[in-house]
Amino acid sequence: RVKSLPQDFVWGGATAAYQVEGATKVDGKGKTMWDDYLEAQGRFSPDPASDFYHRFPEDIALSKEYGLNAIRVSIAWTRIFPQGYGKPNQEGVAYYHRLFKECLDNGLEPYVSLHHFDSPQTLFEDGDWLNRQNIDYFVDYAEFCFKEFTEVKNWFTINELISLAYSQYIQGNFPPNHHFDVSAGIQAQHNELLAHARVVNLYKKLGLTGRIGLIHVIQPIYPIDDAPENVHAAKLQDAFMNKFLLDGAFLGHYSADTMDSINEILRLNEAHLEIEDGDLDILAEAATQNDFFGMNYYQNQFIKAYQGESTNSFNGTGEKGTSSFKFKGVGEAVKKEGVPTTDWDWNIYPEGLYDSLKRVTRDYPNCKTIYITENGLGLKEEKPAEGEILADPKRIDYIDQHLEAILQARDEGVDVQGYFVWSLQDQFSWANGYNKRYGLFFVDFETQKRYIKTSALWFKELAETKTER
Ligand code: BGP
Repeated sequence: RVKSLPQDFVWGGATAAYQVEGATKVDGKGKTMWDDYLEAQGRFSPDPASDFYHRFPEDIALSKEYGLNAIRVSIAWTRIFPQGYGKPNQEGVAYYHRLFKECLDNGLEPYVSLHHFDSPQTLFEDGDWLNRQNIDYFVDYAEFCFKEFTEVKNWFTINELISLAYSQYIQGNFPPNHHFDVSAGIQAQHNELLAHARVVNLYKKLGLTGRIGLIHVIQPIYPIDDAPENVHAAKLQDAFMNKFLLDGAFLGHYSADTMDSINEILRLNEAHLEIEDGDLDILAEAATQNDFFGMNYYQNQFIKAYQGESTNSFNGTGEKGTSSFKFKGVGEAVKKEGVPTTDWDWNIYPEGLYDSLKRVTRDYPNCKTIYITENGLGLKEEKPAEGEILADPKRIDYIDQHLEAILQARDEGVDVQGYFVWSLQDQFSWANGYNKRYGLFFVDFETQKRYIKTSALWFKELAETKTER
């Protein structure tokens, strides 16, 4: 059926600094935790990515032409503070002023994250989020940005706290590549929440007039069937992936139910979590002060109980069926018949988005306005012939199904105010490189030429069908 978008719906495309900018060695930029790591790994380089550092005017012009009214970008911490702290690098500061001006001049509202997976190398070496001193540096960096970039009215502290913690310490596909270091995996989540909360509290104390929130990716967890052990496995995995962070951000504490699950996981894995005096006061102060919530959604997980040793393999190549995940005492990820998967083994399950929107609204009254800050489909795609448009019907179908889920939840009272497709243009993907494309616009990474995909045309058409929904 033909859809229409609500009036004033935010309709945007998403990017992240390290995935689009390239130019990792210019204008005084410091290294992130990825630079040396990727070089040593030798699989792919973050340069030139989509060369957004130089070509942002072109991408912004395309965004405007194809009906977008917003864009998600992140600030690269190491463009502002090359070491993570110290003296600001004026060239980096000037770049973001130019970028935000270009957005605003073209009718695109910038939604800006302070941290999108790109910790400064120096701080990473000192323990990244596991080192509480780095939280202080993050707060200083945030304060600098708030005072400097007054043209920005919509801020997110950290993108996908779980993905960082999980990919670094559980799944092992982000540096430092630890597998099932459960203590680090949970401690990083808590420390990131603390960093988020301190920045929100600071923002409000400064009396700034914009809005601030955080971004969680929600991966709803379903038991593969009704067997009690599988239902329990799903509950544990949900606590680790979703509920701990939702509680921390929107209740301001971890509920007894959540801690039961977390403690069970910790016990079974001989792991521990340290919460210092005063931490929960900080979370509690922030919990009522988030102006909005950015929800990223790609996929759900089906879980069955698993008692063996933890083991996993990550599909970073797009070779279907090569991923596995088994978490001792928690559960094992399994596929469900009838649920399609991508070449990277991600379930395509729009019901999960609907369920997540309903859940967050039901269980977390402090979670007010929601934006879908990422959603999209990664595909292998070939460059179209000159003058041709790349047909990506699978992506259109994916977005259409998920938009349907969003509009349904909205009709039932969930306050969703916008949607950002991941991604605006094709980009560099952290653990997958360049063959997993998500963009509305195809990028030939060699020539940096942009090509239109049919999803961009579809996006534009929807932008023009706003109703009083
Ligand atoms: C999210 C991240 C993005 C982006 C996206 C797609 O977790 O916020 O940075 O990369 O997922 O993931 P991937 O690139 O691994 O396919």
